[in-house]
Amino acid sequence: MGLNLARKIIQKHLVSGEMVPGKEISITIDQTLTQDSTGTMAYLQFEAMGIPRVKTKKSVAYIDHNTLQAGFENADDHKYIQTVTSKHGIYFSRPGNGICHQVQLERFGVPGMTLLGSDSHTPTGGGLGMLAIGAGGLDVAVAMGGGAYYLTMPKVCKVELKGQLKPWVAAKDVILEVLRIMSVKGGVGKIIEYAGEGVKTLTVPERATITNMGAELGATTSVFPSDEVTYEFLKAQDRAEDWTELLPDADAAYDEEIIINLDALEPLAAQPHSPDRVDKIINIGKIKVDQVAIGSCTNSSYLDMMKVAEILKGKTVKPNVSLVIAPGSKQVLNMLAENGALADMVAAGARILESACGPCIGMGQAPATDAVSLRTFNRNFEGRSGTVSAQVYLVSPEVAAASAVTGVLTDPRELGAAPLVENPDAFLVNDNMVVAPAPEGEAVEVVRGPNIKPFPLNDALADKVEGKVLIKVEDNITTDHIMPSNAKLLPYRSNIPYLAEFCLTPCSPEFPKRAKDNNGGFIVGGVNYGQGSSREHAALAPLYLGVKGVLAKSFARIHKANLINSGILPLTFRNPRDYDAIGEFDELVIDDAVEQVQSGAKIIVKNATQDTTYEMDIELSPKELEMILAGGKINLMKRSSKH
Ligand code: MIC
Ligand code: SF4
Repeated sequence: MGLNLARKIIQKHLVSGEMVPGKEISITIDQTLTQDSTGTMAYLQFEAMGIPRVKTKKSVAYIDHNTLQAGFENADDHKYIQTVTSKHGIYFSRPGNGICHQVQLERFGVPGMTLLGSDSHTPTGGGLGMLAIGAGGLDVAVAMGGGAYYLTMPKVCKVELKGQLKPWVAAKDVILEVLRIMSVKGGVGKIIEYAGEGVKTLTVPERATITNMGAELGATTSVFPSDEVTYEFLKAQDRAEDWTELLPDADAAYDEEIIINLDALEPLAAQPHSPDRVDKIINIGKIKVDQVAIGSCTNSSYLDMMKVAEILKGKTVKPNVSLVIAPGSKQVLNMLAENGALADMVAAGARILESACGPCIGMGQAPATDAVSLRTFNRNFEGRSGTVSAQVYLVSPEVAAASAVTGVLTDPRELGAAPLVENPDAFLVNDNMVVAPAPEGEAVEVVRGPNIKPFPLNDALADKVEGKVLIKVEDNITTDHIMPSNAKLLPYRSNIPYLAEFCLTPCSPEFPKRAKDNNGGFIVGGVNYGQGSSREHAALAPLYLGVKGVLAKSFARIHKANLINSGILPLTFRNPRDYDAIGEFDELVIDDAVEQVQSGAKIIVKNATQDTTYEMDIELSPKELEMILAGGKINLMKRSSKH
């Protein structure tokens, strides 16, 4: 049996381990990316490692999340990132240049390379045939220093695409269909590899929409082949030399397989409050819409924006709708400005935002109370928009624009002929907003504003771990619940003591106080605990508050890695009934914790309040075990550098 594409790329980069699903492997990382909201922490950690210059082929730092400068904090962070990256050999993409994933796709991604990014949507690069993985900032810092990236070898799931999309049906509908089939936890432990004759009918930005939102499946990453379509895209980006053909072997084996008939797809939407609550637009019906937001790393390419402009041309956005549009990059915005499409958008009444994440991460444009908001984004978790009562639907740009002009959720097929838009032969290439690092050896002063506070470090694992259950939460708790992000909180990503005051407050406003009053303790969670973002703040804030372990039914991949990096025990219930029995404020004790964790067998957790015991599992690779024993990755690194 031949190799699939994912395995081919892994094999080329393999440092240790065997490609057996479930086993630990490590791979070399060619490129890294950071964005500002996770980047400050990643660079503080990189500095703590004491490595003078990055060792990757290319590392880029983007400013795209915290661009609303309501106080000095964000601008200070931008300065810190600009100076620290210049000093250590990292390219700096200035605010205004665009969303990290969109710009990386346009300007830096290379088929067949590995990319590690401190953002969960890094798999966008899979649209170009990269093995692009999202991780916590600390893992990215290690990769910048030349360290291998450790991960559990995923299964590879083939999604066979048959046929071709019908007019008005979009790449967004393809990934929404995959989400409908697999759910937000269906991709955990898997790489999703797209194959089949339908692949060649999709352009690179369309493929990137699909791999981007693979993050919502919980997948390790998603990948498309690199073929003539990829070549045409890179050529139009003036980067033909970066292309190589990458295909799976004709007889490639896969661990799983699903088939999607592109011809059979219809316009879809993910309903509030989860990306997998997918139904056809015609089934959901013509609900009245208050806001339409177009953009984000999922749907902000030139193609997407041109379709939107075509639909808006000569029309007026309905009075009940506020339409906001954020083109994904300076390249896209610049091209729209030059070809007149921007004028069509403005004339129709669109509110144009800068090329950044914006409303996707709650940086402005929070909807009105109970408002219905249609967004071309990738996440519609409750409260993420900045308005808890808002009803957010995830849709394609076509559905979004059509609904903006009709005022109700609209199946765009009602509008008649679909706009015919193609990628240009040549994109407008101008990298003047990417600053090259200072030459090696040149002195650069790193500027640190007063908002930058030291990050917390754990202690080595104690023999007896005890504390109260501080909170018990349900299934699918997201990192937006654990460490909310919005315009008011994002400026504090380099200030853990401040952020910790908001930890888990969407679930219980009492949590931070409870944790402090009780000297820390435990969190109890359901299935897929920690889904969503890569933000390690969702582990660092609990660490700061003294959380010693999380007992859950299962964990999302990146969050589990972040907990381990912070030395927090990720324990899973062997018996789901124990989850039902355990109560808030119960007193838990793990005796002989070091020995129990080391044994690799079940962990006995005593519930002193109920006078009972629970059998828990802790699934750790050898490397992760060392980290847990040392009290986190940084402690482990410090320890090994002393030896
Ligand atoms: C997100 O979409 O939630 C973010 C903001 O891009 C995060 C990163 C962060 O929390 O800063 C992500 O997806 O990793
Ligand atoms: Fe930015 Fe939203 Fe993409 Fe996250 S999902 S990187 S916030 S655009």
